[in-house]
Amino acid sequence: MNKKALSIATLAALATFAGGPLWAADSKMGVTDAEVKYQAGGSPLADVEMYQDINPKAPPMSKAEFDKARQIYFERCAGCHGVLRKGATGKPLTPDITIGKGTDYLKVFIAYGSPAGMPNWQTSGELSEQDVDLMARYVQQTPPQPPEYGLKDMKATWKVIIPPEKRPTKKMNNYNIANIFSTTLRDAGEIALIDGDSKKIINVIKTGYAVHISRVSASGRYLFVIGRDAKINLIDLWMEKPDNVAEIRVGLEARSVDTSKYKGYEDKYAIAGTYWPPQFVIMDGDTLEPKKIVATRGMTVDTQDYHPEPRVASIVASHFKPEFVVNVKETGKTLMVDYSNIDALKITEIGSARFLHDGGWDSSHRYFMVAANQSNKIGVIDAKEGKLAGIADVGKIPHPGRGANFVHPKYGPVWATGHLGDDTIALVGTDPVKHKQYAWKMVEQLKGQGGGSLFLKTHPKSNHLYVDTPLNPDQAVSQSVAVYDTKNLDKGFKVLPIAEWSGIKDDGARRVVQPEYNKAGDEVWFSVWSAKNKESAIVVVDDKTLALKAVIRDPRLITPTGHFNLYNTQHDVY
Ligand code: DHE
Repeated sequence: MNKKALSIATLAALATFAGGPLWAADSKMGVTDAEVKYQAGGSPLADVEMYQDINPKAPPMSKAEFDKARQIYFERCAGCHGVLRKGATGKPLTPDITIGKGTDYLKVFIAYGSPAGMPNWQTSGELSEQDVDLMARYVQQTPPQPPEYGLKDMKATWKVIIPPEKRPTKKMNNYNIANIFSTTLRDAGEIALIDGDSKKIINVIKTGYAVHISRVSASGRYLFVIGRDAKINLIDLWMEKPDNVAEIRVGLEARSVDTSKYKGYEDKYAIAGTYWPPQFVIMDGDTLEPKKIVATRGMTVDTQDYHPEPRVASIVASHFKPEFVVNVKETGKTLMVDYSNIDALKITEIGSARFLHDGGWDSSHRYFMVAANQSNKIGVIDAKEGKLAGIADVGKIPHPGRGANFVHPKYGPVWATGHLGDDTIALVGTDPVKHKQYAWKMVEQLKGQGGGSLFLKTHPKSNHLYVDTPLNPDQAVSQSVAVYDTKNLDKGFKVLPIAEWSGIKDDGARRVVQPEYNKAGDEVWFSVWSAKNKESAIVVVDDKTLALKAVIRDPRLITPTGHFNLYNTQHDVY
């Protein structure tokens, strides 16, 4: 087939071939550009040796070709299509499907992309014609399987740098710990601890690869940080200069970590979920010693088919019971993991919708609101009763981070989410007692600056709601933030030019990401996120006046993305 001669009409015909495009999550939905950009981050599995068998029906490949294609697959494709190519945002690419399509057909899709969201890897210049041919043959091979990772592997990486008995018995520094921020320095594999009062960097601490989130223990003493390579760092905030006291690798790829918060179990356990292998592990809270590993492989919530790689997405600790709330992406199930006896673990499985990703508590901390991003829904988990309280239909590809809670003048308490796939902000009613008719329903849709939103935030002491849009293709939108007055939502939003306020003049992307309040709830921090060879910054806004309050510029602030105020993270204030 002569690819260069392909017309749009031919592509469109191909795109609707045999039951829908190969690359869309669902033929009804498609995938936005923002979503593809977001999901297509590299996986640490690119360098891992994997078991591979020969499929005689697939086109032949040499070992060198296979290894190169595997590398490309894990760097660019696995985020959407899955490690075992069973599909997530992108469609399944298993040989039973791909061999029937054939090499030429596959090459067209990889080269030109599809209107449903598959990037045009060749015409965009990201892959050469030879690489496209390689990938078309690769996806017809049996997917190679990365190794499993059990207790012995975890223990081999586990280091207690300072044992609990050698740690301080009281706070040894003068920092106002509650107002420290832990800032992710994504591409440096580090976090910066920043004093929220003085805005000075306290310490820059080495963590895992492409470090992802920070969480704080129930007492507020320990900080847990997880990298995409599944490395967890435990940082003791009582030390003269807070630093690592223990570390472990709990798998080959991960995103989430949390710690036990129920009365009587404060700081006792930590939990981490992995993307690969699909499992979670419960550890000792002060040493990270791995205690109990549980696989998440199993049946999907809707079609009840077996899924071999259900990744663990968000995890939170319940305030109502000694339970972790573990959200499993591909099966669309939330597991309420009772840690009161980890030798006789009780797990309540609550089905909602696929694919579960991020989420946060409502203002009462009883209901966990979790985004089922490819279903355009928010599942509501009742942590007190251990059941599904409801499912709200929202906009396209909800992405709340932890969401934002405030009292709506008409609908009472609401929780808000922005979206990757459209320009709306959905408000979901969260009061099933005094505002029963609105509970677990989308009661209002605000219009925002545009799609490509990742995080939004408010604070119990503030009347403002900030919504970022870092993945919007329009720079004016990705470099600024929209702010609403929650008492006057009908007035629309103001735009704050955060990237401009940073004072950085170079040509970096300067994406403005993740609003985060200080402890007092009177200022809001934003990352101005550029590539690692460009300058980035943190911009602080006065919440009352919406004026610029401070800019933190420092050569050590390499690719800042998320930042976590320790008090707000410890107490789930958002
Ligand atoms: Fe995240 C939270 C997964 C890309 C910044 N991210 C989460 C959570 C999951 C997740 C499952 C919820 C954790 C929890 O609450 O326990 N993130 C993923 C991905 O799979 C994805 C899409 C692709 C990838 O390659 O990792 C991805 N995430 C990103 C980014 O590109 C971001 C914007 C920048 C970065 O630092 O990597 C990013 N994710 C964040 C942040 C949070 C997060 C800041 C925590 C939000 C919060 O308020 O708690």
